[in-house]
Amino acid sequence: MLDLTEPVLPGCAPWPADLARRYRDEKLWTGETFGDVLTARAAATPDRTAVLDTAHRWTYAELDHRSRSLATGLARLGITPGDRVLVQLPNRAEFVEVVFALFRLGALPVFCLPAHRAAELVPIAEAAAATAMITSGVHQRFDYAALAETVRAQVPSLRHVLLVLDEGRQLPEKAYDIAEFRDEPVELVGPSASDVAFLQLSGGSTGIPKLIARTHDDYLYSVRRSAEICELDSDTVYLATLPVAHNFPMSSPGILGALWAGGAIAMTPDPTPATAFPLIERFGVTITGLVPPLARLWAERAEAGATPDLSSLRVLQVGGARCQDELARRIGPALGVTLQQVFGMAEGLVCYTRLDDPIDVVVSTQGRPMSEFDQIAVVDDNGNEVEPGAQGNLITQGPYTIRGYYDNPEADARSFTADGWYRTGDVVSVRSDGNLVVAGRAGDWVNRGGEKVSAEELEAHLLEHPDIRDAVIIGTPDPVLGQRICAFVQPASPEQRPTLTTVRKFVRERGVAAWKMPDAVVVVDQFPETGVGKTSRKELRQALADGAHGSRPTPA
Ligand code: AMP
Ligand code: DBH
Repeated sequence: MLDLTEPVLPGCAPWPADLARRYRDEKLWTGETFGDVLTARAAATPDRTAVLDTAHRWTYAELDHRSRSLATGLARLGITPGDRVLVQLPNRAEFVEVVFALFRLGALPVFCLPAHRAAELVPIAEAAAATAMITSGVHQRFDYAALAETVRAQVPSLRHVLLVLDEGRQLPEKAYDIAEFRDEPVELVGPSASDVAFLQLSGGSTGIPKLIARTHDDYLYSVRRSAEICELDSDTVYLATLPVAHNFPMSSPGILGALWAGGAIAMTPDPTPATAFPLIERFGVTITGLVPPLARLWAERAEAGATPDLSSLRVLQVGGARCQDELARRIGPALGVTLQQVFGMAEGLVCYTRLDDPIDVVVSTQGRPMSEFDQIAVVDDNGNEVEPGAQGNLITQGPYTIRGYYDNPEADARSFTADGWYRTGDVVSVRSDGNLVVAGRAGDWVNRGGEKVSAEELEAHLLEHPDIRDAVIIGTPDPVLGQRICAFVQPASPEQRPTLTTVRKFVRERGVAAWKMPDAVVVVDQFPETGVGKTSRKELRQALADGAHGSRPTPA
């Protein structure tokens, strides 16, 4: 008999046999693949809309056919089950077609973000030993086909570049147009549910990229459970606003949750209100998810009035980084939606506030694990559990949390306990009602002469300042104190620029201890962002180290 706990892709740590058995016995892992789900939906509701963007509207029957047809064509090209294929596409209908074609074939999409460039893609392609890359032509004035060629030139395993092209676009010399591979479908053997379905990327990208292998079984469980919690049904229209390859818009409940529920996936190529708001009206969007900087932009735009009709939008999810209470309070009233906080990670664990939670939970917490089978613990730096309610490091294991990265023993030694729990790197506390409050990443504290200052706590104070739109606290190296506190702030209006004196006075008047006062204030109009749109603390730290912004923090 086939041992279902065996890793299908070498280099992936399996779940221990007893846990795997339990997850199957409890019907969390059902033995279904993503291809099976699409087949079932296409049979049940062939004529319902599955995917729409500004140029396409495909029914379930059409999506099913397109993905079978492309899977057949890709097989003809020589892509085989188990092959890794970099997918770097903007939010457009073909993303779903491509990913389901690969799922059907048993080839593994490696989910890259449109913001990735050669410095990220080359190590990713190498670590995955990718054989092909599927990307677009020119998008938002950037030539993705040229980027793919640059990557191919440096990665010997990467044989094929396939492009999703807009009508009338010219095909570069060495690439294929995926349109050439829409063959008459033949039945393919396909993967089994315990096989790895794809590789996701972990956020932090230094050193060898950390690739996250997820199986059909484990990921589908998280998608199903997410769809239930978010109350999706066949009337759902989920708008992929964040880059769709990211784990949040993919699965929490994301496009796959919408598909699971028999609803529709809508795509916006750009997340700003100018583009997304008219599409909400046009497609009748019911739910979408944002990172906090975008949620702020959407709330501000809605507060300014005269928007398109957003009344179809019922749920707005915010996640990916800590949503400050100040922002969380504004979102529901501004946009006429139920706010849902989502705290998740591509490695697995996802926490949600529930749609019927009291407002205090929705505004002040990042929710609780989606599954009763998620195990979480809050531990100190020696691995001992802290007192109930105290802050500490969050570790977790469960039916959809990986036990190790793909082929990366060094990262595993850092990020997993000896018995396979994932060290999230997040500092949290668990309230008596079971909801988590995320205090930040373990590295987000400033250690000022031995006094630890929480960036998140100080940022929350600064956000109450009328002249401050958004704030990020960064520790900067200091020869005497170890670190000093630098506040990056965006002004609320160009006329009122906060200064170190006014900010310190404000914080002091809020009753904050003297040792938490910022040592420097740097006013900037924009914060650097990660590929998914989170504020990048790493780049802000780097900017300070490089002496950018014309202002090294000076002693106050
Ligand atoms: P990634 O590595 O890109 O999958 O990002 C996962 C990390 O993002 C988590 O470990 C957290 O540090 C952070 N994160 C995600 N959602 C939230 C949230 N709602 N609040 C605070 N941090 C979050
Ligand atoms: O930040 C994340 O990685 C994230 C946030 C919310 C995530 O992976 C998710 C939900 O599934």
